[in-house]
Parts: sequence; C-alpha cells; structure tokens
Amino acid sequence: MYTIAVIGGGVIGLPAALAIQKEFGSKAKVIIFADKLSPHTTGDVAAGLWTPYILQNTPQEKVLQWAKATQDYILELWKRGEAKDAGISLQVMVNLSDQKEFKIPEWAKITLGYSEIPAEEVKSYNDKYAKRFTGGFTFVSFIWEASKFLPYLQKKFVENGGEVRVKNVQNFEEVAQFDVIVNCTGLNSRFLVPDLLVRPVRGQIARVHAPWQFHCFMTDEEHGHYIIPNQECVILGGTHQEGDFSTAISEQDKKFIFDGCVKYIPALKHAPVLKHQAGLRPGRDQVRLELERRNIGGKEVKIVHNYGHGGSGVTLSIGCAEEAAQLVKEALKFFVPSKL
Ligand SMILES: Cc1cc2nc3c(=O)[nH]c(=O)nc-3n(C[C@H](O)[C@H](O)[C@H](O)COP(=O)(O)OP(=O)(O)OC[C@H]3O[C@@H](n4cnc5c(N)ncnc54)[C@H](O)[C@@H]3O)c2cc1C
Ligand SMILES: *[C@@H]1O[C@H](CO)[C@@H](O)[C@H](O)[C@H]1NC(C)=O
Ligand SMILES: CC(=O)N[C@H]1CO[C@H](CO)[C@@H](O)[C@@H]1O
Repeated sequence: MYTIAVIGGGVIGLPAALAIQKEFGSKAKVIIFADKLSPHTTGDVAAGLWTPYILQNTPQEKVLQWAKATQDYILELWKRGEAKDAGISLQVMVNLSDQKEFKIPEWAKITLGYSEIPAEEVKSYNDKYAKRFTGGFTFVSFIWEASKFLPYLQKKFVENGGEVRVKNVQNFEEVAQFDVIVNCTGLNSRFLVPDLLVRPVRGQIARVHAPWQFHCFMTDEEHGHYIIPNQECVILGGTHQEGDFSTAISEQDKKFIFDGCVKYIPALKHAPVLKHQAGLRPGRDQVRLELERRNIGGKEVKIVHNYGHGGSGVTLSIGCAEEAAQLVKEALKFFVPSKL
C-alpha cells in the first residue's frame, strides 16, 4: 500500500486528497495534516464565486482547463441535488468594466452562458451611478461556498478511509517516511518550501443578512466593489492589499466596503452585519503545480507542490486536484510500495 501525506486541509488540499483516493482506491492510504480546518481556513473567508481572478502569469490554457474541471464537478453535484449540502448556488453575475478597451475575458466562453451588456445599458449604469464604465458582460456561474463544501468533502474523504490529523508540520523530515508528500499549504508555502514568490493579497469583506438580494454585481475598477449572495448571507467586498499580512479587521476597510456597495444597492445600508472577515489570498506569479524530488538525509523524497492560487482557489480547486493526483501517480512510477 502506498502512503501519501497531504499537507493542508483547505480549498486546495481536501480536493487533492479526494482526487488521490479516487486515482488509487484501496492501493493508497491518504492522510491529511493540517493545523487549520474549516471554518478557519482562507476559503472560509472567500465568496466562492467561480471566476478566474488574480492569477497573474498562470498560463491561460491551464486556467481554462482547471476552471472547467471545477465547473464540471460542481455541475455534477448540482444535478445530483446536492447543492444545499455542498454550498452551491447558480447565479447571474453582472460585471462592469472601466478599462479603456473593454474586452470580454477568454474564460467567459467556458461559463454556462454570457452576453455583452449593450452600450445603452452601460450608459444607463453610468448615469445612475455617476461612473465611467466602458463596457461589461453578464454571465451565469456557480457560487461554491467553502464553509459548506469543506466539511462536505472532508466527510467523503473520511468515509473513503482517509484520515485527518490536526497538526502543524514544521519541516519535511516529520513526514519524510511517506511515499509522496503533497503540499497544499497556501500562503504558508512562503515559509515552508520556502518560496518567497508567494505573498499575501489581503481581502476584507462583510457578510450581511439580505435575503432579498439575488444577483451578483461587480466591477473591475482598481478599487472596485462586489456584492455576492451566498445561501445564508450576502458578501460585500472588498479589498486587494498586496503584501499585507494582517487578518485583523480594519475600520477604514469596513467603511470603504459599505460606502462602495451601498452606492450600487442602497438598501444594503440597513442590512444587519453577520460578521466582518479578512483573509490572505496566496498570491504568486503563477500557480505552482509540479513534482519535486528532494534529497532529505540521503533519501529521495517526492513532493507534489500545489499552491499559489491567488483569488481563484475555489475556481481552480478540482482541476488542480486532478492534476496533482496524476503527478502523484508519476512520482510512484517504478516505485515499490512500502509494507504497512
Ligand atoms: C476576501 C477573499 C475572497 C475570495 N473570494 C474567492 C472567490 O470568490 N472565488 C475563488 O475561487 N477564490 C476566492 N478567494 C481565494 C481563495 O480563498 C484562496 O485561493 C484559497 O482559499 C486558497 O486555498 P489553499 O487551500 O491554498 O489555502 P488555505 O485555505 O489557506 O489553506 C491552507 C491549508 O494548509 C494548512 N497548513 C499551512 N501550513 C501548514 C503547516 N505547516 N502544517 C500543517 N498545515 C498547514 C492550513 O492549516 C490549511 O489547512 C478569496 C479569498 C479572499 C481572501
Ligand atoms: C470582470 O471582468 C473583467 C474584464 O472586464 C475581468 O478582468 C475581471 O476578472 C472580472 N471580474 C470577476 C470577478 O470575474
Ligand atoms: C509547502 C511546501 O512546499 N513545503 C512544505 C510542505 O510541507 C512540509 C512539511 O514537511 C514542509 O516542511 C515543507 O517545507
């Protein structure tokens, strides 16, 4: 039997652990090591919107492949009637742009439907909000709420024979006895790998009670705002602060978020706040998904890296998990499993 350690139990780690179980079945024992689980991971702060976002130079064809795989997976759960338990909702998103040359992004073509907002409608938004939008598009997409799907996936993982250990792994030596180590440690990869290319992109949001708000609204302005309904709350956002490591709630950000969102939907002013949250997106020049063979104390240790998903961890999770499982398979080629 192969023994595989997955470090990290967030939006990236849990799907990877499940994909490995699916690939190897009873031929592998998979153990997740994580010092934080839902509701304490970065994904628990996320809105859960399926949209490729803050990915910098990650190759476009990879983004499309991973995002599409995730969408297919969510669609399958949706069709099976598991939307409520898995935290899924299907919504119409409105995205307005103030870029000089507005262009609908590549990924729109893999959504469940999209259309450009006609010029006269953009003009009416501009008149209404005193803005200078140059274009925009609507698209149909899923919201996949991590605080619901993480417990849902964890249950599946354990039912499949997986084990979760709440533990901080300080160095490779601690897990070097595993046949393969899969690193899904998010921002912490900065310190663990160590990989200084990974840096925080802080995001603060507010969760409010507004059960009458049903469509998702956002802009791509530099300091833009977004309004994203979840099943039991609506998320008002948000900030993108590069290099900021603080998860403390900022009063100034609270005001920025509310003032900005209320301008678009005035009734939100009276929506009761359920909580304010701040999380650190694992920003990186590009997602790192690759196999490394590292010599530790004379032994070759195989590590599959899977981190740096920026503002799209939810969106890319399943696609990256499937590829991580293939890398684990590659790592184990010609390898004789250890006897348990
Ligand atoms: C405000 C905000 C809004 C967002 N909105 C969206 C959105 O709408 N759509 C979207 O796709 N994405 C969104 N994101 C991005 C998304 O949340 C992240 O990309 C994603 O959570 C990253 O997942 P991760 O599993 O890599 O990291 P994390 O969720 O941070 O998980 C890391 C895991 O590794 C574990 N770990 C780390 N170091 C160690 C160690 N040494 N030993 C043991 N365990 C360790 C942690 O305990 C944890 O389990 C948003 C993020 C923020 C902050
Ligand atoms: C909104 O659209 C712009 C292109 O106009 C795109 O760059 C941006 O990522 C989109 N935002 C989201 C959250 O999908
Ligand atoms: C995240 C990463 O690539 N490296 C870390 C993976 O987890 C081990 C745990 O042994 C850390 O020590 C690594 O540095």
